[in-house]
Amino acid sequence: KQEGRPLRQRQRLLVVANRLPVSAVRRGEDSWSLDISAGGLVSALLGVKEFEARWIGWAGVNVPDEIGQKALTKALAEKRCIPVFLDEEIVHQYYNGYCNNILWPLFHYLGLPQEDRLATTRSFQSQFAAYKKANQMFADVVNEHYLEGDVVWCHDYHLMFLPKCLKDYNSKMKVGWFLHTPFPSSEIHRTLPSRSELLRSVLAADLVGFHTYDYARHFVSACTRILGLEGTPEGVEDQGRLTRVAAFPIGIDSERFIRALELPQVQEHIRELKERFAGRKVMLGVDRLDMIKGIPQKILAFEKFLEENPSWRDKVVLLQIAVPTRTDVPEYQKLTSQVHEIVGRINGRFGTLTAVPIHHLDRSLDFQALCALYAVTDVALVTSLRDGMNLVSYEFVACQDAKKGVLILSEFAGAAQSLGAGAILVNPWNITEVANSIAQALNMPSEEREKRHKHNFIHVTTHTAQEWAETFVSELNDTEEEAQIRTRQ
Ligand code: ADQ
Repeated sequence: KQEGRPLRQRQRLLVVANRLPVSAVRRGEDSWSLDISAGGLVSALLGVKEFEARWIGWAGVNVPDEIGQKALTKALAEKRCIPVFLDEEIVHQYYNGYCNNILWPLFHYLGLPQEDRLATTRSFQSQFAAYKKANQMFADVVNEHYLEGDVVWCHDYHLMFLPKCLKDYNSKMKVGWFLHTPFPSSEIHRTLPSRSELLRSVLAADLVGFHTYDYARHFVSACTRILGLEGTPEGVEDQGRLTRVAAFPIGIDSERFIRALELPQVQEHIRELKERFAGRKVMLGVDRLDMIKGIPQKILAFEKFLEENPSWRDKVVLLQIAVPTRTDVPEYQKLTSQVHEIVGRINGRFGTLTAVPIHHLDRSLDFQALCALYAVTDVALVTSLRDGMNLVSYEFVACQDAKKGVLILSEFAGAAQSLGAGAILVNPWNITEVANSIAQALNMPSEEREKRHKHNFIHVTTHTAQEWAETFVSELNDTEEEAQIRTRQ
C-alpha cells in the first residue's frame, strides 16, 4: 500500500463501477487487446478537468491464471483502469444472480421472475453472500490504490455494500455512491430480505445520489420506515452523523452528438437514410433489449395505431434497434422471442410486397450510424416501464436541432421530469394512449414541434454529463467539510 500523497495539482477521483469502460480480448498467454467504450460515464468524466480519474472494476472476462492477470493489469494501467478479478462462480452468483435477477427487477418494480420465485428465494442467501464477497473484493482493490485526499465515487446497484466496506478500512475516505436505476418505493424495498443491511451499507457513504428527487425521497423514507432513522431535508441522520442524500440528474455530452452531425460520413449516412425512407415518416426506438424498456408494449401500441389509422399504413415506418443484453438469462431469451413474434405478426398483417411497417434490428449501432438515425427521425418512442433516467431521449433531442421531431416519453423514465414539458408523456402500459400519442406526434403542427423541441434542446445542452459529474464530486468534497464541522461542534 502506498503511503502519503505526492504533491500534484489535480485531485484523484477513483471511479468504482461493476464494469470497467473497456472490452478486453485475450490475444495470447500474456497479451490483451483493449477497446475503450465511449459510454456516458466515460465522456462525463473526461470532461471534468479538475480531477484525474482512475477506474476500478471488473473487465468482464474470466482470467484464472496469474500470467493473464498480470498482463491484463499492465495493459489496463495505460488506460488508467485497475481490474478487479472475479471468478466464474462469483460472477454467476453476484452478477447474474443477486444483481441482475434480484435487484434489477425489484428496483424497476417488476418483481421476481414468476416461475423462479421460489428458486430465487431458496438461493437468495448464497447469492447475497456472493454479493457481499464481490463488494469486499472491490473494496480491497480500492483500498490498495487509495491515497490520502482521493475521492471515491461508487456506482450503481452492484456496489451497495461497497461504501461500508470502504469506511471499515478507512473512516476518513471520502465516499460517494450514485444509483443509475430508480430507487423504488419503500413498500417495494421492504420486501427484500437484505433490506436493512443494504440501506445501512449505503448510508456509510458521505453522499448518496439519485437521478430524481422522487428516488431520493423513496430512499430516505426506506431509511425512516425500515431503519427508524431520521430523515432531514439534507439526508438521513444516524446518531449525529449525516449522510447527505440528493438528486443529481445525469446528462449527456451533447456537444459530441452535435459535432458528429457535421461529419461527412454522418451526412452521407443521413442522405442514404432519407432516400431509403423517402415518402414515409420515420419513428425510432433505440433500447437495450431489456424488460424495463417496454419494447413489446411499444410495438403493440404501434400496431394499434396502424389498425386505427389506415391512411398512415404506407406512410410510416418504425425502426426498432434493440441491442441484446444478458443473453444467457432465460427471461431475456424469452423477451427476444416474444418481440420477434410480435414484429413478425404485425409485418405479416400490414406489410406489402415491397415494404414492411417495422424494421427490427437485434444489434448495436456504431456511434455515427446512431447519430444519423436520430437526425432523420420524425418521432422517437421511449416507452420504458421504468427507467432511472433514459439517455436515448437526451441523445435524440441533441440530434434534432434541424428537424425538430417529437419525443414520446414514458412518464416512468427519470427523463420525464426534465424533458416532460417538451415531450408527449405517456403511460406505456396504456396501449391506446400510446397509439393516440403516435397520431398526435405525426400530425403535430411545426410551430408546436419547434416550441417543444426548443425547451428540450436547451435542457439537454445545458444539463450535460460533465456538469453532472462536476456537481456530484464537488458536493462530495463539501459534504466532508460539513461532516467535520458537525463533529467539531
Ligand atoms: P441503460 O439502461 O443502458 O442505462 P440508457 O440511459 O438509455 O439506458 O442508455 C443506453 C445507452 O446505450 C445510450 O447511450 C444509447 O445510445 C446506447 N444504446 C442503446 N441501444 C443501442 C443500440 N441498439 N445501438 C447502439 N447504442 C445503443 C442505465 C439506466 C438508465 C440511465 C443510465 C445512465 O438504466 O436509466 O439513464 O444508466 O445513468
